[in-house]
Amino acid sequence: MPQLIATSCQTAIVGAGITGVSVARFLVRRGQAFKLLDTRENHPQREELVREFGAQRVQFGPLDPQWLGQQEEVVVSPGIDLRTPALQQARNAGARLVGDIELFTRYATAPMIAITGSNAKSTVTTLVGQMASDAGVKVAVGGNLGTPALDLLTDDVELYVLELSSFQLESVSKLGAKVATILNVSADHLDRYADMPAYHQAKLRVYFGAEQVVYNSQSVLTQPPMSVSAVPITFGGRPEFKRFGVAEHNGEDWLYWQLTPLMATSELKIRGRHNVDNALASLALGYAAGLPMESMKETLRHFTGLPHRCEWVAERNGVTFFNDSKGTNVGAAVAAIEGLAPADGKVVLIAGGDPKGVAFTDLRKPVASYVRAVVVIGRAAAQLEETLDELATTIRAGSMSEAVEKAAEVAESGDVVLLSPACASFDMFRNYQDRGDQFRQAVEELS
Ligand code: UMA
Ligand code: ADP
Repeated sequence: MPQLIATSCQTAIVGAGITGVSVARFLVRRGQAFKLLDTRENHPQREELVREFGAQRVQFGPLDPQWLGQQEEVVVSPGIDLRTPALQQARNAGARLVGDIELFTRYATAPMIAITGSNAKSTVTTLVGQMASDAGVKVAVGGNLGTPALDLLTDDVELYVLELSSFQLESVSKLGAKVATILNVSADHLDRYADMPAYHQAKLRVYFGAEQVVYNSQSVLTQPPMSVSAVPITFGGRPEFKRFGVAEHNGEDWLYWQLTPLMATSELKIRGRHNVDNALASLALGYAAGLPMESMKETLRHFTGLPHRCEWVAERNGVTFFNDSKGTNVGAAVAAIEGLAPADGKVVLIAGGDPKGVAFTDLRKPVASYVRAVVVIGRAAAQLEETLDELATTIRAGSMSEAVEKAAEVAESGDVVLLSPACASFDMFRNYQDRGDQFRQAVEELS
């Protein structure tokens, strides 16, 4: 039964996670009335939340659609589907459903670089943030990356660099970024979206109201809709007019801006072909935002990447172990396999977890070309076995330590053991970091 809430207020915040708490703190700072709601009766921070905001302003348990419908604005956390019946009823009754990013756009005065995509968001957001900071710009970096956007708002910020998920973009009306990009699009979150077009539509919202757009020349789905008349710069593929690309120079692959060679790809510390694309995308975004080229190149020479993304872990008996626990969808795992496959060996892949409604068919080609064996874990184990069975040996494991042991047993000298699960982690681990940490520990414990 929905609970009745007697108090009146104008803003309801739904979801008391990282986002909801940041919205509540923001409204406290502005002296605005709100109620923070969470459907979890046994919320792990229940007592802390009551202590911080007061019992009158926090409520746990089922949502009351009637009360929600009487509020002017309902700020919905990104993890909560806007199609939730109580939220739809509230909207039909006249409440405005928004997210934290919509609030952010109302109050942020400095320009914003907005970054979305199925993969590479965190890497590119961090890299562009680092480029701006190295160039002496007072930059604030966050969003889906971890620090919620409203926590970044201060008067002295000169540039915001935000990683935005499709969930966050769904509830924004007109983002109005200085520079916006979709880095790539591949199947993800199909447990939340009806189909790929619905997921793609959410991503396209990043371009609404943008001054400049950056898109991936190799992916039609990253192009802005016709209605967006912003100046485009592209990245990926061969260099061309208004494009950052890769071409040969002095017998080596170099990053280019149009006809100008910038630096050899061998100078990059981040590994794999997908990371060359990430370097190009970051240069394009930085260039569009007015960052100096020489300084951006210097940042690229030092950037070593983020943990859990194609991260080198160890070498044992000629076998190299990589942790790509953040490879949480098929597109990411494909990029990791193709990016890290050794010239003189094969990949032993550890994959599985919660597949988020996505099929593994796109793994078939890279597995057939580069993979010796696949150690399958978690809820997706049977589905992976079925999809990949005749292409490579599949081996089942019940824990990360067993998966690493089995992978090490089948790997030969010169091979790479790669954890790139193509799935979410929550069926077996606390989060992707926990999964990556358990992988690292298991590798360290190998005899
Ligand atoms: N909740 C309800 N009712 C529900 C469902 C959830 O009350 O029906 C409550 C939960 O009890 C919990 C809260 O909502 O207390 C969680 O809200 P949330 O899922 O929106 O998560 P936040 O803690 O606010 O974190 C969110 C992003 N999470 C999601 O989009 C799922 C974080 O991205 C982001 O870093 C953070 O805001 C700051 O912007 C994480 C993520 O997994 C890393 N993102 C997805 C991804 O990268 O694939 C999109
Ligand atoms: P996101 O924040 O979008 O999840 P990350 O930068 O954290 O992106 O990278 C997640 C994973 O995506 C990496 O671990 C890697 O497997 C894969 N990846 C990184 N860059 C690319 C790219 N340019 N194209 C496809 N996959 C990529």
